[in-house]
Amino acid sequence: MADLDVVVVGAGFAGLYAVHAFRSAGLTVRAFEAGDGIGGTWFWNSYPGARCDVESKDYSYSFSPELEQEWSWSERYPAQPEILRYLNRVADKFGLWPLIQLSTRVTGAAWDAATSSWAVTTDDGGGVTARYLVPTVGCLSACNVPDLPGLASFEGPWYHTSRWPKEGADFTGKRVGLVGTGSTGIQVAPEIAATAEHLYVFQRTANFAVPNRNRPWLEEEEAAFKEHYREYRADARQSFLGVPVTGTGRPVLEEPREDVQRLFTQRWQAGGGMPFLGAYTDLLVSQEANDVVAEFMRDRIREIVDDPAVAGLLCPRGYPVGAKRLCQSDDYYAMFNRPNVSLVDIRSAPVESVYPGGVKTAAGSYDLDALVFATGFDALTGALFAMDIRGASGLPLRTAWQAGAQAYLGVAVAGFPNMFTITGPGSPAVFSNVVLSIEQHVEWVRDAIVWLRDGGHATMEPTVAAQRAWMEHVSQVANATLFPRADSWYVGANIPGKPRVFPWYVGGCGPYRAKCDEVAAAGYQGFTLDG
Ligand code: NA7
Repeated sequence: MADLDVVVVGAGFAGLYAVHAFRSAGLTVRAFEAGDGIGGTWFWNSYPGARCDVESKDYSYSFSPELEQEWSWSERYPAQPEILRYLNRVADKFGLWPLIQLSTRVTGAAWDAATSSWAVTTDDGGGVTARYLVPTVGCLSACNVPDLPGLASFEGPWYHTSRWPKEGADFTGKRVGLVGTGSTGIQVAPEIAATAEHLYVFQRTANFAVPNRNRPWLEEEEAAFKEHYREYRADARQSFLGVPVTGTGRPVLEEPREDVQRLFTQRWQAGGGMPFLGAYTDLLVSQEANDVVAEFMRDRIREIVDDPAVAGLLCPRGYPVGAKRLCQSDDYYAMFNRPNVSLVDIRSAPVESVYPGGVKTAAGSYDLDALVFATGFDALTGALFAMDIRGASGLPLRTAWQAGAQAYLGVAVAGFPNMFTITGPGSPAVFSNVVLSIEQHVEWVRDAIVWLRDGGHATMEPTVAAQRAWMEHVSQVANATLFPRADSWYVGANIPGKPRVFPWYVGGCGPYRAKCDEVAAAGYQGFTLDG
């Protein structure tokens, strides 16, 4: 008999809701969390400027109408400290603390066919057995620090944004080098520039960024909004991205150019990435259509940045808008007009090494007092592989996913009985408002486990055929879009040696939810029960 019904790994948005949902269904559950606080990605990414790129009214749990009504967000886009306060409030309100073991990293999980349970080991030397394993480790948690020759010799402090020191970092009067210009680099750069003597931004690839137009959330807006929260959430669940976005419903290529210019200008002024890319039906499926929005954005960069040479370098080229995560910032481009900020092009002159006092590129040396890496994550698989998960016959997950991560409906993996991945490969995950996607997965898994329990079944595992067919569908849908056409973490291109696979379901949250429900209603079609 296993110690527990479910072991949950991680206590971010997914882990917290999993613990709550499973316990509410009468299951015994414990979560292990490596951090000494809850919050997952919002615990670790405490760098200055960290902010969610989904609006706070959307990026919040929908499972409790009472919580929705009680909690007040202060800004349109929530900053990291506020999200962390929200998650702590959730843990308090729903009494989750006794079910979460902090400062404990899961080091291994092995399936034992004889007892139909998972043996889970932790870095405190402990262990526990559970009938079900639910990793809720997040898609972006294993950080990627570039292997630069000489980094160990650097005399100043260096930081990765997702392992920011809790006591903060003081750059006052310092010469700082920032490597990485993705969503994170673009958020942290203006914060560093505000106090540093000089900021050198080392850019390998220019990124598209739209304004946030972040602002305080007005009381009357909030009240009006909360009145219709239920209907809004219902729409969100059926929407493409998990956030209702209103587009024209027409292709950009068939619109008069003045109308296009007017609409993009309105959306640029209103702020936000999703309304921008959702404005027309063809922006993410036709390169020619995408070029229209790309050129509009390059025009804005040239308008904002004073020095034409710097503006030229900041203009992204060579990949479609949206094929790398569209960044959001109100002040990134304008920051390059400051006299204490320099853009260093490491595409044409790559970084060669780090020396005790700075960074050397193929074009020259930059003396630095501190270095910041905003170089992203080994997405989706990094944190799961770090755990040494072994399925039936001892098969390591790392081996099962050698050619790329795959899962049936993104939620279960062939060869790994009674393991459920939350926002796993083959689900909308990062291509959606991930909080709603998390809720959907957790509820689906909870219902499956209850169904197994009530039916007296010991195990459940997808068939290889069902998994393959689903992942083929995932690829077909993706290949009909422009999403896989950039070298980014979306396809694993940022990690040397990682297979290039686009594992995200981009067919829309609504249709995806319907498919998952259909599979459950048909008695968990595509799954094998009891071996
Ligand atoms: P990203 O989006 O992966 O961005 C990482 C950045 O770091 C990007 O500009 C990379 O350039 C750069 N990078 C990575 N490795 C190197 C090396 N070795 N040398 C130079 N530059 C490098 O990570 P973020 O943290 O910004 O965002 C991740 C997600 O978190 C984001 O999409 C949101 O969903 C939240 P590259 O483009 O690879 O040339």
